[in-house]
Amino acid sequence: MIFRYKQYQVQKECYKMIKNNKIGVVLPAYNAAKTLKQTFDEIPQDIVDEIILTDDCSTDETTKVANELGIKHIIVHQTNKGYGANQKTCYQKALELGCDIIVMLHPDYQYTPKLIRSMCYIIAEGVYPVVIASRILGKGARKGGMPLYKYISNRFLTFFQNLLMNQKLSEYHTGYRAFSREVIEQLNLEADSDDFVFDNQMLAQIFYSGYEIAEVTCPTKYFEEASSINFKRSVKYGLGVIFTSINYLLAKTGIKKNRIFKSKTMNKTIPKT
Ligand SMILES: Nc1nc2c(ncn2[C@@H]2O[C@H](COP(=O)(O)OP(=O)(O)O)[C@@H](O)[C@H]2O)c(=O)[nH]1
Ligand SMILES: [Mg+2]
Repeated sequence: MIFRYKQYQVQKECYKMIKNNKIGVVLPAYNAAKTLKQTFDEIPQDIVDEIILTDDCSTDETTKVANELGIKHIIVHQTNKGYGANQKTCYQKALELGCDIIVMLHPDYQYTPKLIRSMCYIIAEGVYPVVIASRILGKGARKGGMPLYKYISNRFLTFFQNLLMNQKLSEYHTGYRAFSREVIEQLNLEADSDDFVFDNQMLAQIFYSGYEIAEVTCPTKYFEEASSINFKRSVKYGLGVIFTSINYLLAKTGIKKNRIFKSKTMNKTIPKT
C-alpha cells in the first residue's frame, strides 16, 4: 500500500515535466502587484512544476497578490537587496526544489510567458543549455514601445559586448531567460553584483564557461508598470556592462583574473578579497 502511494506521488510529481525535466519559473519581483496576475495567468501550468516568487521588499502589495494567486514558493526579503540579489535567491530556491530547467521571467508583464514552453523544449531536447528571449531579433522592441534611448543603448552595448566576447547575440539585456540546472550550478553567482548588472555578468559567465546561448524572438510591451528604470540607473547599468565585457576579455586572454569568472570550486578555496 505504502509502495503504491509512493508510486502515485512520483507520478503526480512527474506528470508536468518535459522529457523528465522538472520545470521551474522564477519571478524576481519588485512592486509587481499590478502586473503579477496577468503574468501568472499566462504561465503554462501544464508543464511548469514550480513557481517561485521573490519579493525584494516591495512597497506595494506584491506578496499579498502572490498569496492570492496561490503561488507556493514566496520568499520575501526584509530589506531591498537589489535586482541581482533577488535573482540569487530565486535560483537558490529553484535548485533546492530540484528544478532541471529554470526560467527567469520579469513579473512586470513586459514579456509574454507563452514562450516558456518553446524555450524549455530547446533545453530539454539538449539543443542548447541556455535560451534567451530577444526583443531585438525582429522589430519587436520599437514596435512594443521601447524608448529610443534604450534601444540605441541596447544596440551599442550589444555590439560592444559581441566584439569583446567574440559572440553574436542580438541582445544581452532581456529579462526573460531559461537555463539548464547544470549551468546555474556551475556559475559563481555569489560573486556577481546585487544590482542590475547581475544579468549581464551571468551571460558573460555562461560564455566564459563555454556554453552556447540560443535566442527566440520575443514581443515586448512598454508601459508604466513595465519599465521603471530611469536614465541615471540605465547609465550605471551601461557602464557596468562595459566593465563586464572588458573584464571578460582580460580574463579570457589571461591578462587579469576576475572573481566572477572563477569556477565555484576554485572560489571555495580562495577567500573573498
Ligand atoms: N529587486 C529589485 N528589482 C528591481 C528594482 N527596481 C526594479 N526592479 C526590477 O527590475 C526589473 C527591470 O526593471 P524595469 O523597470 O522593468 O526595466 P526595463 O523594463 O528594462 O525598463 C523589473 O522586473 C523590476 O521589477 C529594485 O530596486 N530591486
Ligand atoms: Mg520591465
